[in-house]
Amino acid sequence: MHPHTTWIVIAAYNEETMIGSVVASVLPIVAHIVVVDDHSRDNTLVAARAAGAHAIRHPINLGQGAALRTGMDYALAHGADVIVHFDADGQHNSAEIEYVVRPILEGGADIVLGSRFLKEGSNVPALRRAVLQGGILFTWLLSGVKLTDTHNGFRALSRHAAQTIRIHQNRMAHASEIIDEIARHGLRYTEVPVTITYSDYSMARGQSSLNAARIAGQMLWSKLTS
Ligand SMILES: Nc1nc2c(ncn2[C@@H]2O[C@H](COP(=O)(O)OP(=O)(O)OP(=O)(O)O)[C@@H](O)[C@H]2O)c(=O)[nH]1
Ligand SMILES: [Mg+2]
Repeated sequence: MHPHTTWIVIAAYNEETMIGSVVASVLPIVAHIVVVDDHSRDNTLVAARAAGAHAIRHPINLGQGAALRTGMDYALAHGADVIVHFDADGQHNSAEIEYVVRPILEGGADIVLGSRFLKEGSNVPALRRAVLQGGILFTWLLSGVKLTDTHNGFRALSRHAAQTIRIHQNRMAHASEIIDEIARHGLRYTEVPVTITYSDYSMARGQSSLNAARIAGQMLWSKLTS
């Protein structure tokens, strides 16, 4: 078996205070990291580079989906066999990268989705939990894919999956779109338990529940009218 090249793709927006420690936590585990600075208003780009990541910047703010697409293109162009999506806000644990990547290296899956609900230890706030449960039900009804966590940004893709999945949703709806794409292309997927840590920092910057409801409404509308 030839040696695999894993790339970590981190979409980051205004994360200058956190991105350095996130990159530092990943580097000893995976040497290839690309941070896509989505036209932050702060020094995310400089901080990511100083910590040892490749760092590229969008000329305008496009959203996390678009930044992941940019990062995946970059990683594929650099010969990635496996791509891991990892958050910039400190909510993911780099020690779990090996578990997310393993099913791909073993040839059992094209895409591995992290699930915070398969594992004790994620301190998910009650409202966030309720919104996420809604997302799970919504995805099952609309995509026919039954998962335990549909909006988890910690996932791994084989090169084949990264080349196959098309992300058109620039912003947060990309998470649902990836699941649609799994179903459409018949990709082999599996879930693995991961810990998502909620901190004051992550909660202050994270998604509002209102935004989640808005995205769900838009998706339902586009399904009904397509
Ligand atoms: N490229 C890009 N990344 C973003 C943008 N908004 C957020 N992100 C990044 O996407 C990741 C996840 O964003 P969050 O807003 O924390 O979303 P989340 O983790 O799904 O939701 P929470 O549970 O509320 O934290 C972080 O690494 C952010 O830096 C954006 O406009 N562009
Ligand atoms: Mg977050």
